[in-house]
Amino acid sequence: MATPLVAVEHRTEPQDERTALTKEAFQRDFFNNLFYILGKFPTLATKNDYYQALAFVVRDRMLQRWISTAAAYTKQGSRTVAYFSAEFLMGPHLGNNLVNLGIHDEVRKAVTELGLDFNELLLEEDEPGLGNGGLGRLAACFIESLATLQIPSLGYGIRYEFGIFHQEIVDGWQTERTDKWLRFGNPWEIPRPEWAVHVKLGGYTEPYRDEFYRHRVRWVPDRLVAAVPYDTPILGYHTNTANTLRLWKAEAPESFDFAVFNRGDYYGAVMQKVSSENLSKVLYPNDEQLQGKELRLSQQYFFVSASLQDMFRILKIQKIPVERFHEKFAAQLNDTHPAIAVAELMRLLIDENVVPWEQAWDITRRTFAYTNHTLLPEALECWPLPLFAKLLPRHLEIIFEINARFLDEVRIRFYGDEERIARMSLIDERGERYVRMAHLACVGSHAINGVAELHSELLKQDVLRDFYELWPTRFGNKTNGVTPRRWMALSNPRLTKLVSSHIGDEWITDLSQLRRLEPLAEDAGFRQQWLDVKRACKCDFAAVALKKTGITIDPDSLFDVQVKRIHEYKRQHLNILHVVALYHRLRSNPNVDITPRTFIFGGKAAPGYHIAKLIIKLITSVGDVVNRDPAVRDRLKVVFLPNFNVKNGQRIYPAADLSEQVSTAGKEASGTGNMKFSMNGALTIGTMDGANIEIREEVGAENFFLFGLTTPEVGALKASGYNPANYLDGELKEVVELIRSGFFSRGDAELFRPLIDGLVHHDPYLVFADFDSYSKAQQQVSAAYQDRDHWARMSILNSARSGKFSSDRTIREYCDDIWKAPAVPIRLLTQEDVKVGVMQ
Ligand code: F58
Repeated sequence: MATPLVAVEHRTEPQDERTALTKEAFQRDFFNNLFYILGKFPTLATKNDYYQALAFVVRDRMLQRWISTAAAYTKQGSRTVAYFSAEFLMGPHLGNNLVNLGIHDEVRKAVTELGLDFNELLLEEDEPGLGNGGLGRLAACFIESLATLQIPSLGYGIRYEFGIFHQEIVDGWQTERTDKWLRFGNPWEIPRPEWAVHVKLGGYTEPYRDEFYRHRVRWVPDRLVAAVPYDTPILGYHTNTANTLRLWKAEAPESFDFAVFNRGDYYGAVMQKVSSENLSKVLYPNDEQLQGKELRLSQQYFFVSASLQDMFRILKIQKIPVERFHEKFAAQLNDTHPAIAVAELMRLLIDENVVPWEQAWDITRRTFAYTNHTLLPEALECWPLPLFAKLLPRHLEIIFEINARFLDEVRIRFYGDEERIARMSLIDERGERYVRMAHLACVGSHAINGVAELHSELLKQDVLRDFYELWPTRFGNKTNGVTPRRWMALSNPRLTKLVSSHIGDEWITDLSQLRRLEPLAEDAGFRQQWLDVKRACKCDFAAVALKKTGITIDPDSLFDVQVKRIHEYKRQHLNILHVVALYHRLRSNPNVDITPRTFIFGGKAAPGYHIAKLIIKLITSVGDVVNRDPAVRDRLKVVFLPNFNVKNGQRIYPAADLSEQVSTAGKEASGTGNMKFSMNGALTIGTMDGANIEIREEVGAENFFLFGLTTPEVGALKASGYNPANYLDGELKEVVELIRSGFFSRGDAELFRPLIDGLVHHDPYLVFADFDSYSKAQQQVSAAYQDRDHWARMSILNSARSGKFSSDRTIREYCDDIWKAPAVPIRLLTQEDVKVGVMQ
């Protein structure tokens, strides 16, 4: 018998031929899969075939865990977290599953021995980009941590056929291509058509008396859509737990609508099928114009209704009465996108399970908790009432009733305060009428949280102040975190090895242990190893940058990185103005001593967000000039890396020296990229915003480059009548004039006018007001980077003190304070167990 390659504790499970963890077994199964699943042999096999053959090797090894987990939860009727999110930005599965199974290195060896390039196979995976940015990625980190912490949980969302668009840069401009991630099939998912449910839409409601003469309401929809679940196993790190991500695909209820077909309207019938399938067709990019989009509200309702119906199905299997829904499930609303769940659960309880209103309301409130992710008022979801009434007539009635009862409570608490009633109402009646989804989420939840200390405070003082005054104890903070499995162990194997060789590997599941690196910051040998790792990661990234952009960058220059969605509040334009300032200094005095820097940008702009797209064009245009100007002598480089996504992120964070977190104070709810950078040893230049504040608190003010106005200062400046033109002097003026003159646009003085005029005349995010302070902080960065030894110390301390920002910590807090969901360890079942029916 072949011996297992490594003996890891969590692998004491019984093994059969499809789960054996030996190199020989991996190789044998790899070819079996190529023949029997993909129907190929090596001469004809593509790289993608090989990737899939490998993916199925790994999937086989996950299924035993998945089945054992499902069996244990079913048998024990475990309390379950249901994470409702319109986005799950998972990133590639293969590498992560290998790491979490503990077979990454062995499989790499097995594949390499077969003469294949392991890294190339990993890159073959089309990542499921089912999210826009931070919010979707947070959901992905959370479900991974839930599995690692062995908490029973289900992620519920939408299986978009087209995820976030693929960004290309053509002539310096962003262009969008559709993301066909399912083109070659998806080995990680299993469809479960047997658990499909119907979702109703449109139509009207009518009252009736049932057979017991009870007053009931019937919803007669004008459309039915079938929701088919596609399940993906989510493995915990070195545990037996494999939870489920359940994403819904929309289909026509039957392949043809026979009623229409019989009338001879064959095309009509087919069109109806097409229109049903539209519901899960495409992820909306975070555009400002989402508000009126009927399809978007339909998507939200579609996945929420399917998920809640699924939860009722689970209750039934486990023989738990519907009155105990909230004991079985803790449901988290990831922003307001799933907030319609409040009305839908009420409908399912009242209309379909005949639970009395008061009891149904009690169950609903005890079930839901709501996380807010934004302070931007324009991003708070509101749906026009007529649209809502047309699509969800029954829900609107329920919302009116919830509102009437809620406002009665407010009236009694705040006697005579009619303005407050208008402000708090679930319906905005100041002009055209809207349903306020954030209010629905607050009223229907027992817990409400922000995603960083400052954000949670601002929610209480500002955005949700009235609700805080009514229910102060419902409010809390849960500072975001990211999973160290993907963002360190998988993406930075060199650093992982170095760290583990000094402090062991428990830090991977207990990130606070990174603190044990602190004394090593004083060890010259360790500092050198640390710098060597960073340099190797920078070389790797330089190769990627060359391949993707044709630009050669120097791994010994300071890698200054800003990667995130492009948005004015995130202020990529502040960064590029500083680049222009440096360039201007160099041109004005060619012998000036500057620290060589490579500015790396990445991020997508919403397709309809013109100013964001113009910011990209400005970055690429400045790059075009700076990168080829001989006077610069390669001391400055500007790279815009196209199509920033999870896969690219995994290569960028390990290579960064400096992390740009420069949002206007009070605008970025938390940020999570800031955490990924710091863990990987980058220093931050940042404002007092979101989680930056907590990062600075942890790593120490001396290891962080702070600049800019604070939130109260921003407020005061705006209140006093901010005039950006007052800041337009000195270097900033010269920078603005240079751009305005057409220097970066081949003499076209019009191209950047909307951006520059917007800054000079309005500057809503205070770019000009913060420019000077930013520029000074950047000078400190340059000086600090010259002292390599000191920089290494600061870099080590950033990583050593990043323990707080593990999503394991965040999830523990949610579990303790909100979900009250204990861990359920899983014993692995053998196939024999399954046969003899241990599962019953
Ligand atoms: C982000 N929100 C916050 N929204 O901006 C960021 O500060 C925070 O760290 C992160 O959530 C996680 O809490 C965010 O990513 C979206 O992408 C929405 C998607 C749907 C349309 C509206 C924007």
